[in-house]
Amino acid sequence: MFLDTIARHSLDQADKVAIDFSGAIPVSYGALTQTVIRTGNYLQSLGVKPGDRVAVQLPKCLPFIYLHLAAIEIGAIFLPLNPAYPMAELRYFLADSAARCLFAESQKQADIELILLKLPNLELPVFISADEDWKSRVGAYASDRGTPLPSDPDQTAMMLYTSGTTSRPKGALITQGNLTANIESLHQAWGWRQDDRLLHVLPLFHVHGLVVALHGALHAGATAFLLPSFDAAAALELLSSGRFSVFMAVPTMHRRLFQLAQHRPVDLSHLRLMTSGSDRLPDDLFFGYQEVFNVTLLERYGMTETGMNLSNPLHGERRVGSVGLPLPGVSARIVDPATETPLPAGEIGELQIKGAHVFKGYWRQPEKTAEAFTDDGWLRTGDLGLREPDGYYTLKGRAKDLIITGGLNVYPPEVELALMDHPAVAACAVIGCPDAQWGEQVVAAIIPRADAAADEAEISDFCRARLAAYKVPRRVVFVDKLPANALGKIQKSKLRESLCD
Ligand code: MLC
Repeated sequence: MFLDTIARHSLDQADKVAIDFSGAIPVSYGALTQTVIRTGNYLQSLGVKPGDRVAVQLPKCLPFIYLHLAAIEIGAIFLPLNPAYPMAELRYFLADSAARCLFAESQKQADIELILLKLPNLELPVFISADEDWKSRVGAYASDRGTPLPSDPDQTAMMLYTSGTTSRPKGALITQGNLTANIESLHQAWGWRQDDRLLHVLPLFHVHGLVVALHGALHAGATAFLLPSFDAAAALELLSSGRFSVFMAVPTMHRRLFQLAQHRPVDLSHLRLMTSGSDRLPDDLFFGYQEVFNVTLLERYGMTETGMNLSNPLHGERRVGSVGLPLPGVSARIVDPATETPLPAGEIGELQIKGAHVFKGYWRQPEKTAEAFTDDGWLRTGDLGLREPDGYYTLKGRAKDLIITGGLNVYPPEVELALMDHPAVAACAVIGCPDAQWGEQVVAAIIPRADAAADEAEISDFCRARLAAYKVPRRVVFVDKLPANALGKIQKSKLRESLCD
């Protein structure tokens, strides 16, 4: 299991800094392992049992990391939740997951206690301060484990919510074996080294920041320096300092760094690996980075259900516009979306993935799990793409109507459902329009009710109370009708043509 590797580093290099969280005392591998075990014993003393969902809605902080590793270590299921979720969304995730335990910030206690009344499974709410001295909370618990749990690759380690194009968000179950397979293949592909120093600017509640970046560094026995949030100026100064060898970000972050340095180039070629993922890397940014930073970004492709699948090579051609080659242990194929028969190189179809890193299914959604896989076990990614004759893959859009903004996924039905609750909305459709900063921006087309009135600001405030800020439409357009096909299904491609510039 990947936690075993961290424990091994705590024996081989106990004093080496594992996590250097900005503003906090650096944490060595020895201290990390001890605190994780103490935290596991603390969780067990609260009553957390194997298989229990431990939800954590905290900002990026050290307690988040301890809880994450400890929950997995004691066989519980770690469930990270975006701190930006308003109460309505939080309540859905806690109810759907039937979480038994929740760690959240003290300042949310009063609001959360109100929703707890309707969450009978949530017996163990714990309110903490993100910057509290964690040692004083768990220091009294033993720093060794009597009988270590046998590691079980099929044991669910994490549950990560992903939204559906036709349903409410679903909890993707990621096993310990999935995490191990992923991290081992990334280590091989990206040549992680013990002397690597990662500058970590990503949120921790997603696969990108948690698995690819943080697990990557810890598995290697390297040092991760974490900033609490992304600040382009601070990140650029740190990257220029020569202290770091690895950096990972989403295109919106790369765009901000590029814009800062556009008129005063900075040589960052001392970094051995700078990756981009979670959204398509625009060509101008790929070339812009080469010009301004003397760096060729390495683009890779993953998803919550799988972790990483494809990557441009560490050595060899990093091809602009391409997500590269299958990672070690990953099988990929392009199939005809209608017949699901494999297509020859150069033809566009659905990308499907197989491998030990692919999740085991959605929480309590057997039919959605069945829909996600073909009969012979390939995961349907919903992404369209083609394979070049030399094996590189290029994505060509999405089969589903997913919007990606700032590297975060927004599913139109979630926003449409919220809009439909507004008394002035008779019908609506939500689309993504291209945006230079964010990749795409959320745009809503609304048919207003004849007898009610609402303006853009009111609709926006209404959504803000129900949805995390990044899902709130940046533009609301009132229309008389929505383009529909003969079956009455709204044609989003037509809407995009008429509403996007
Ligand atoms: C913030 N805002 C967003 C947004 N993030 N709007 C749209 N999309 C987003 N992603 C809103 C804020 O609410 C605010 O609105 C306004 O934009 C400006 O905020 P900001 O302070 O400038 O934004 P910031 O906090 O700096 O956030 C930008 C960001 C963040 C790029 C740092 O979005 C981010 O951390 N993205 C990374 C997401 C990620 O890790 N994805 C990985 C998924 S895993 P207002 O109106 O309130 O002012 C995955 C698998 C894989 O996909 O392959 O990796």
